[in-house]
Amino acid sequence: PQPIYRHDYRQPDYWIDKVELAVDLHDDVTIVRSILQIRRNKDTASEGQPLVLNGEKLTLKEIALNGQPLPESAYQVDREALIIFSVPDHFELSTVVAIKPHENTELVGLYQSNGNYCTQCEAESFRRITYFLDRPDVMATYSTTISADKARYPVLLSNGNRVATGELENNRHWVRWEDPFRKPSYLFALVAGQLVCHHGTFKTMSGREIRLEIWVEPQNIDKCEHALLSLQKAMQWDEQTFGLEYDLDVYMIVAVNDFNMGAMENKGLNVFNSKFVLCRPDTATDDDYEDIEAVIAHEYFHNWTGNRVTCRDWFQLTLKEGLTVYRDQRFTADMTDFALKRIRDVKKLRTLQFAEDQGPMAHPIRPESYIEMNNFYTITVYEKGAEVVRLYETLLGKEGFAKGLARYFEKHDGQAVTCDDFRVAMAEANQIDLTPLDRWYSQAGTPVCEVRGRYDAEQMTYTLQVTQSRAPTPAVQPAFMPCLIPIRVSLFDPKGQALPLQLADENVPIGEERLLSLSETQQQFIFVNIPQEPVLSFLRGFSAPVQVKMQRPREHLAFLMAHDNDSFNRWDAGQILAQELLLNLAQDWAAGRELKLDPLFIQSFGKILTDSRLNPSLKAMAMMLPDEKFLGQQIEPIDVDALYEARSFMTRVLARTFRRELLALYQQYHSTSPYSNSRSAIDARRLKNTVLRHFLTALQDEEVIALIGQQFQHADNMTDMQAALSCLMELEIPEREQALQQFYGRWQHDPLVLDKWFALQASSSLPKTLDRVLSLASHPDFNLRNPNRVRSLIWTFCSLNQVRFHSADGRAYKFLAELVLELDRLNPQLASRLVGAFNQWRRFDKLRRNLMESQLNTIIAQPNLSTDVYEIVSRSLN
Ligand code: B3K
Ligand code: ZN
Repeated sequence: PQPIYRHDYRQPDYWIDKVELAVDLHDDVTIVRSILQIRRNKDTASEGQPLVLNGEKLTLKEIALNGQPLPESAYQVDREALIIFSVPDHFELSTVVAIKPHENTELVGLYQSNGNYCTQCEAESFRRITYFLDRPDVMATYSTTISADKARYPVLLSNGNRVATGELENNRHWVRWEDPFRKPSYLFALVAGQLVCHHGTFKTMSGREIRLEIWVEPQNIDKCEHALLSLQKAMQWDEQTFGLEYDLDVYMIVAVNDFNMGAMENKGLNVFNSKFVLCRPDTATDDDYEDIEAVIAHEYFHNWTGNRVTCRDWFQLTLKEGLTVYRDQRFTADMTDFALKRIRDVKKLRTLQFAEDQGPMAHPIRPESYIEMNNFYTITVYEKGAEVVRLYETLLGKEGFAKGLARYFEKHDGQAVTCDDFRVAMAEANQIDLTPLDRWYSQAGTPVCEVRGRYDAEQMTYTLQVTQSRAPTPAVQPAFMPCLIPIRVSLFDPKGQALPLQLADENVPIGEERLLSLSETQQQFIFVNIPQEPVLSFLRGFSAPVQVKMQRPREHLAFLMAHDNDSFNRWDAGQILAQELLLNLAQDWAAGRELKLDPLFIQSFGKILTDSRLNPSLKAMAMMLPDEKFLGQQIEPIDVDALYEARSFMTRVLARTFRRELLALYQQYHSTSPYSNSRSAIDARRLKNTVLRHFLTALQDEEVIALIGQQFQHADNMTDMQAALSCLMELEIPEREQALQQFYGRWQHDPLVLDKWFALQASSSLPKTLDRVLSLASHPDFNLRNPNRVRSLIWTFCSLNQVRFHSADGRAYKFLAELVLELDRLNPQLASRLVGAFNQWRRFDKLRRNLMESQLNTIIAQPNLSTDVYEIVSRSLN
């Protein structure tokens, strides 16, 4: 397979202005008639240039140009294209193709889920529905007529407004939809099935009433209210924050069980993984509720950032995804808690995106090349992309950012544009040069800032020396060029007071927090009139997506844990301290030395436990020790056993030392009143369950086991029930299997809850987990065709359960490789995600490295490998 390069972009030779589709759904075959209004692009194509339309897995039945059937000599069809050798400047092209949605296991194009039809066209799957110029810069208006059996497919949906309906012979009916907005083909959607609707309305700021419809299978109708509320909140937030109003009369969301990703922002007709729609207190956790609100908002926000203004080509994906993730992050922060949201986002970025940067898939947020575009819907494009958008906010302020965004829409509404266009609009609106941000788009890898602070008592100055370089990446990258890195800093005196900050060239102090701009490889910042040696709080709020390296006494970290007035940095100080100790403990364990925990840490941890001013969710966050996967990234080779033992040791010491306080916290926050989803109830559940799951369970004593059992038996909500069950997963006691059986018996008919049952077992750190996973893979409820089920068992185990997946006998590696190959024949997109669990293979010890490499070699040697899996594995082996 050949890569495609960003620099090879050129406009298409033809434009398509109008699309009329007629889709006839039948059991054995689906017939798609399309009429396209096409015109030559005078800027690129000379007269008579052939027309090359994309098309895959289509059977061409008829073809006519301006109403005249084309002779076979006038065109050519191959696996990927339809070529018409000679066409006029303006013309109408009609085609009829046959497709087989019921045989589609890849879940792209038109496919079936639970007997209903749905589509997924992003990035390049509209071409599996009809012949088309399937690229985002070709924007057209669509009219779609769907016909199907009336009893089995009473509901027929597509983008835009329903304009006509009618009856046909043989108990069939039809519905016509028209979408007045020009859109790229990847935003096309069609749904047909037995669905019911939970609806509501929203009155926009200009007074229009929008109908909101959540479409689900009948048994799920009582699980839609939260999704509807989330949509209403998102619509209101976007009006208030950015003045952005919805543009059609109806907004539809359809929940389907079989979906490769989270959701899809098709114009006016979002198709969602049911996981991000359906919830009820007894079936979904607080985190599920929060995820649903965030994904609903994310897809809604795409209507402006993605749909009204879209991407010129797929290399620009972060233009819509980075920006929309940034917007959903801000939304969630406003709906919940700013610091909490920031901590969660940064945790995810550091654990997953920094790892991607250090592995074979390292790429800039705007990639330079790809073989399979679907492989580039990555944490780098999304989450690092969002951090880069946040840099604009940091530099311009919230108002300047909003001004820039308004300018972006003013200039580009209705267009397909680039990341450069976004940066230019931001710069113009704020009359500032933002070209220095360009390197964030073009360079792969994580910048590393090395920091040294020096206090001069005589001069009363504090000098900050900062350098930037790039963390090593295995993939070959051009030389690193320094980036513009905005760094927020504060200095504290020994009492915990933030000091007024005056730089050497300033006359007076300006505030207690400063934004420094690091743009050179090395820079120094001198603060004057500093009366005594201060404690530095660096990169506050994580003001740029960089790694920080700094030598500092543990006492400074403990001090910041107690005193920093930036909630993010207060949390971070605790994490850095814990990380340092855990890595030392892991070394001690590996060397057979006795393990001892630094009393300074025990003391600081105790302060957090008993700090009554701390919001309980933040307290829970602060108590959590860095996870094994994150710790693994800090050392080479990754010693999974040592990290596991070190972390278990630290947990046990803390749990024993603070047994009384922890039990008291548990009791304090364990509510006896019925479930509520108020913020305070959610906070309470978070703290209580963190205490139980991550500390008390380690004690394995009778009192704790009794608490877990009671919580499991009496929980009136899934948050508490799942938490209790996850505690049991760590315990080798009879109650464990009883609870699993009970849970299965109660929930076997609810696929989303059953996913939890699989995931919980796969996440257990007990040694027998691998065998359990192997046997669950042949459980009657395990199903390779359902991505949620595959992810819940396989991804949970292979990616999240570091110590058990990397068991030294290599059995888990073999299991994954075999599964990837089997899955690749059904669903390459999903297979290629899973095989990514091997991406870090070079960072492990020789034994594991060899075992993983040999599995990767087995995979790549397979004939007929999908381009998806091929690209990931070949990059990994290179
Ligand atoms: N835009 C979709 C993702 C499409 C993935 C295609 N493989 C969902 C989202 O980011 O909102
Ligand atoms: Zn998105």
